[in-house]
Amino acid sequence: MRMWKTGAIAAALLPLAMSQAFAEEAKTTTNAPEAKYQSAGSPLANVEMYQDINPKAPPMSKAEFDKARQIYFERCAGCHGVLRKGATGKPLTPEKTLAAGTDYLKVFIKYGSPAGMPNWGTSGELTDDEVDLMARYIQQTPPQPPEFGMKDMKSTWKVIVPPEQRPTKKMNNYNIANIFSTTLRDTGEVALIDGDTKKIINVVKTGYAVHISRLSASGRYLFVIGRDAKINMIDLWMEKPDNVAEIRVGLEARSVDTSKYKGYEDKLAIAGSYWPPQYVIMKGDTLEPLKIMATRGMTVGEQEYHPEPRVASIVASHFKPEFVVNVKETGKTLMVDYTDLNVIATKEIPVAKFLHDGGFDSSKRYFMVAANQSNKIGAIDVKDGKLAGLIDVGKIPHPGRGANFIHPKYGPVWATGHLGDESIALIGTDPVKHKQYAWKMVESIKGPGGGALFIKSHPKSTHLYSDTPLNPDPKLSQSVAVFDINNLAAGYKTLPIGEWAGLKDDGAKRVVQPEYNKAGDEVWFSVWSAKNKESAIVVVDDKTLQLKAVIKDPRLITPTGHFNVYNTQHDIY
Ligand code: DHE
Repeated sequence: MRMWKTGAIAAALLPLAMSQAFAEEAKTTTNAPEAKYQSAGSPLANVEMYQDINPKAPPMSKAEFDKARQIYFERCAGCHGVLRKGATGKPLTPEKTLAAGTDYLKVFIKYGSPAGMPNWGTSGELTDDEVDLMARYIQQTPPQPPEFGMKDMKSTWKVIVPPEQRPTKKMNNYNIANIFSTTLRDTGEVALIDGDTKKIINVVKTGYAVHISRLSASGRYLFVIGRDAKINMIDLWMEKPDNVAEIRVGLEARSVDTSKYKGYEDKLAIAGSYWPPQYVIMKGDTLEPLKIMATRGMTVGEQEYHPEPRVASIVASHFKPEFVVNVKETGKTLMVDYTDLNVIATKEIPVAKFLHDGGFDSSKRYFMVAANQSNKIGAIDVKDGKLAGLIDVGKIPHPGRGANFIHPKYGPVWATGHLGDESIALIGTDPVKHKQYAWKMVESIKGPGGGALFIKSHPKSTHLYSDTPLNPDPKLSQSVAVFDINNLAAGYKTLPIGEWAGLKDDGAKRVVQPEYNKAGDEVWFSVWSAKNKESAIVVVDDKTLQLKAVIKDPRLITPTGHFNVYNTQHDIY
């Protein structure tokens, strides 16, 4: 595991000649778990890019440039941006890096910074030669990956089973509503698991470093997106559910959803990409790309142009024929009306930078989106198309889709945990009967530690679960905290999920993403170890908080997120 440096040591090692201005700029706003989370490899690492020679930058051969470019996209682009103009980390554009100089940059890359830049050299992840290479690389003109338009999308689009050849009724005996789609991150697959029998139905090939699953409004089709922007559409009515269509919508992506408004059920799908910065609307039964919309534009607040605003979470409104598209770097939520794709009407709601994940409140009228590096949650009123509230929470909120429950005092609340601190923020979401609490952080409860990613509850449960998979302490990353929502003051109980998994080797055993079954009486957790180590899924009885089942199978490699069909289809969390 990577080590994080303390400020004093790093500062002492910086050469005197370093540029003070750059030092200020280089203080990234990321903290340790956040930097670790964001520095996952990007599929852009393997994309050929043009090397522009800047005579002021230290010389680099083509081979050196290509190697450095690959390292940059594997380690650095997640925080500093594809074009190095800055994202959650600071800009690394040539005017800044040339002024800083190779020696300073080398120290910075090797030892990291107190504010969250990882110590790539002393942690052993980069050799001294690689540190030198990267210090020279970031002084070059940033290469730009290619665009990805309609022609590119169409060339990757495959209808494996055309709609007319698909079943006209359900052809299997599975209780489809209780199937779980589990992300097998490093094999680029999802495992479809029967929630009733806990048996694997099928392991379906998907995109690279597969990310999330979403359901069509009817619950028949499952959509899966990989980090390489490949979407797979799986028909759950088939005798053995499998892929019926696929497409690539860009070079890198994270989000997918489908139209949910009355009259548009199963009609359209939408996916947002990180690169190029755009989203595409597709036919809901074949994935045929219909309309591509760019997200490049001005940022919220200072209103400066941003060349690569990534598309983060997307949801479908239940109140209007609209998709809710959250754009990370510009900090804006777009309400995209899909009734007429020729004359597309888009309403832009300024929220705050950097929008990431989020979920609906229990009425599904308000979308609660984390502006993670601004330490805020935006409450988007999807009925009236406006910002209902912008709430200050803890450090780097990360809700997944968050958790809804009725608080004994504050009424309906939505909760988020945080990457940057141990708090769990509860926000009032009922502006009618509990007006005084609406869009306020009514309570901040204490969880076990930072590095939290996902939190979950269920309308039939009296529990609230919060994971901490990115906490550096294995005791926390391998367990989960559970609160009694009727007695939050009592604090949390710890469930040793990693231990319960009984794995044969000593993997990371990170416990990630609580997810309820359809009935809301059991909760599933992934126990996520490296690709070459055993992983598992642990199922907990929600009433007794006792171990109910452990699902193990050699095919369950690097399980992370899991998505119950019924709960995902109906936005229940
Ligand atoms: Fe995710 C949701 C982006 C790393 C597991 N992740 C999301 C969403 C975004 C996002 C924008 C919201 C999608 C939506 O609702 O439409 N994730 C990113 C990143 O940019 C980041 C930080 C770094 C990266 O390189 O991808 C990242 N994510 C991870 C992981 O490392 C996780 C823990 C393991 C994995 O499988 O990759 C991970 N992200 C998830 C999961 C969700 C998610 C399980 C869905 C949560 C939900 O409840 O809906």
